[in-house]
Amino acid sequence: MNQLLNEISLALQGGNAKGVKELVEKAIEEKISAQDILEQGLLSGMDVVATKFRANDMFVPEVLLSARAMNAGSALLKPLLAEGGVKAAGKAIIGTVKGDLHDIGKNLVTMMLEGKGLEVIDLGVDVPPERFVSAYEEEKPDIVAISALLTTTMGEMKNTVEALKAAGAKAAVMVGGAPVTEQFSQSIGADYYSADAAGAAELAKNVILAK
Ligand code: B1M
Repeated sequence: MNQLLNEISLALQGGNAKGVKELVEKAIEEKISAQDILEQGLLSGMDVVATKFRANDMFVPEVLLSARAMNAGSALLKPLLAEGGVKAAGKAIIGTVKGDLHDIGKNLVTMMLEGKGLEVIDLGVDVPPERFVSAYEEEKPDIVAISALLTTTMGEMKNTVEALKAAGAKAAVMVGGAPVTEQFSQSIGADYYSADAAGAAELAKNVILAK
């Protein structure tokens, strides 16, 4: 692996947001692609954090620092991930479900959607179904994107889809997050599922262009 990308990964694992920011800036200056910085630097570091967290080798405060470093690094990549080509002029609202504070994946999906030309209204984390519904009614988006990272909060995804349907929402509902599967997505009546942020953005673009 490229030495600089390895350093980014290590700084992220160490929760060093300032270091991650400086190293990502350096990698951009060295013309390493945003995709490589994201995947081989930031996400590869996050993978190690995830493994250590699961094995109780890292704990919540340290993981939070790594998450902050991840968000600091990925913010710098945002303008670079906005690719050229056909842009979809549409609107999405996005949020992580009630009871769930994980936002890194949601933030990546947001960045990628914006990269495809969509206006994205980010409702943040711990978003109850009724907030998704009120945001739908205020914004009338083409897409409602819902993220969940815990098996214990997947039920809120179901509640949110049901609340949107009960409110007569016409938007395409897209779901994702580590524990979510295509099968689960179908079982709760969501319209689309994507396993990753790039796939979510591609799906959203196609939904809007097909309208
Ligand atoms: Co949490 N946590 N966490 N955590 N945490 C997991 C999810 C866990 C798998 C770790 C483990 O292995 N034990 C586990 C869940 C187990 C389960 O439910 N089966 C877990 C747990 C248990 C917890 C706590 C309960 C721990 C505790 O307090 N004892 C607690 C819960 C807090 C809460 O939410 N109420 C907790 C807390 C935290 C931190 C706050 C410390 C921190 C979050 C910080 C933050 O997000 N700002 C954190 C982190 C960082 C993780 C891990 C290590 C990494 C998650 C991550 O950001 N990955 C995670 C381990 C893991 O996932 N293996 C873990 C990188 C990110 C890019 O991936 O979010 O999956 P991800 O997004 C992907 C795809 O899923 C997809 O696109 C992205 C990639 O392109 N995607 C979508 C996501 N959303 C999408 C939406 C879409 C489409 C695709 O369409 C709308």
